[in-house]
Amino acid sequence: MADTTWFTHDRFGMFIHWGLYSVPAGVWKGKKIRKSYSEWLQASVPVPRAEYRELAKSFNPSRFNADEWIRAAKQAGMRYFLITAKHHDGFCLWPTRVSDYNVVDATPFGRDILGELATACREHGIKLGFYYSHWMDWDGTGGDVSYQDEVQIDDEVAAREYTHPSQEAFEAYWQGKCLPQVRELIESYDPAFLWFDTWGKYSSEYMTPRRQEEMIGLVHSCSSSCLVNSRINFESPSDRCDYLSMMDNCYPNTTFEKAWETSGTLNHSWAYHKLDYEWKSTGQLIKYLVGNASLGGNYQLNVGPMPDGTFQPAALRRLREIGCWMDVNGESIYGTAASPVGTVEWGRITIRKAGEATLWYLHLWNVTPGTALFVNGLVSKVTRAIILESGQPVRTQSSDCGTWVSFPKEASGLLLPVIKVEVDPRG
Ligand code: JFZ
Repeated sequence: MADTTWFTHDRFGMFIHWGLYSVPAGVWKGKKIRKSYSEWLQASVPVPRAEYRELAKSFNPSRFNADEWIRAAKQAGMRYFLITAKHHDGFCLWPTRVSDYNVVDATPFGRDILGELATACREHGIKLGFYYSHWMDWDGTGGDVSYQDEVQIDDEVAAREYTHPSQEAFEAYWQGKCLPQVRELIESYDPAFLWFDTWGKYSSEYMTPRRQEEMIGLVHSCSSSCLVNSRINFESPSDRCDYLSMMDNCYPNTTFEKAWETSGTLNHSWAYHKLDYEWKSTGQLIKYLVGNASLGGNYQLNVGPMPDGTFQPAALRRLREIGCWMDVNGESIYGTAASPVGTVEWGRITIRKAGEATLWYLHLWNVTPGTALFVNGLVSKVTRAIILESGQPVRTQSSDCGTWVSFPKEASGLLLPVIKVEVDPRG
């Protein structure tokens, strides 16, 4: 297993879903596709393979600027960056030697997107990760297609294309495309982590213990530091996975032995969807980040860039607002540990050791200004308590089983305020 210290410390990262599906963006021949995830277009319509491949000719994100993306992530307080090197459709965002179905060989854009992002990440001190769809590959290479049980396929060509591969065909894909591409990604771009994705009733048929071991073995033979997530087989992951990935948008209410994360969306779709208008509020997004941190977990917030290579204004606005909150409250997130007393009804708690002292960060979600909250279990002597955003000192009073902390009424205008409490271990 590789060292997850940086991952746990950094807590917050950006996830990007971007590819050919970003061009039609959830609408095919004038109709909204069945699935709310626009990256599922090919299997959701379904679109015959040859027709889907044509999309490569219109992938030309002339406004793509890797530096701008990484800056946006950094300004939002994110410390790592994860992008779909290859999603289920099988199309690759780098000039892979294994297949010409990639951004350099098949599109008018012709630039190595992963290469440019890797350079920008290095310059800005942001860790880089790749999503690689290792189980599903809809390009007819032998990867699984998974979806045909759920849909009525009327198109004759598509009906032939969307069937589960034989074990033989899958093995040919595994040896001929999947493993060589993962090796190529590590050797070319030296990612800090990989994010694999399998789930559901067919996952264990293909993502057997033998194949999981083969993949993890390969990753760790190319890089001793590259982390692997548990969705290599969500249903029964190898013990050698480095960190756990929750299901999409699932925020657990327990802690785990291993490092863990939730990946979540800004609206519904992962990739850009032109008819997806249901944006989560900034406050809600910050709560997901804080909630996970209070249980020792990470948060990977997804953006689906548009086909021109830019982020939607609604996404940018939320990233900037989260960044403003992180600018003043970030110390309650980075490098903190889980709440020693679990979750509380008035909010969430993170803690940090600071020499002899312990810092408790109280995240006030449901406290009326002008009242006080009770921190059950905080029994050591409090030496200092302030509101992080304003620096305003607040009064505390200890009792047998905990501490009362007042929340002054002047603080009513703050968004998700944090009170930092310094605790003397000798007290
Ligand atoms: C998977 C992908 O299919 C999706 O496109 C996206 O990349 C997301 C991050 O991961 O999504 C899932 C995973 C699991 C289920 C459904 C979609 N599931 O268990 O129903």
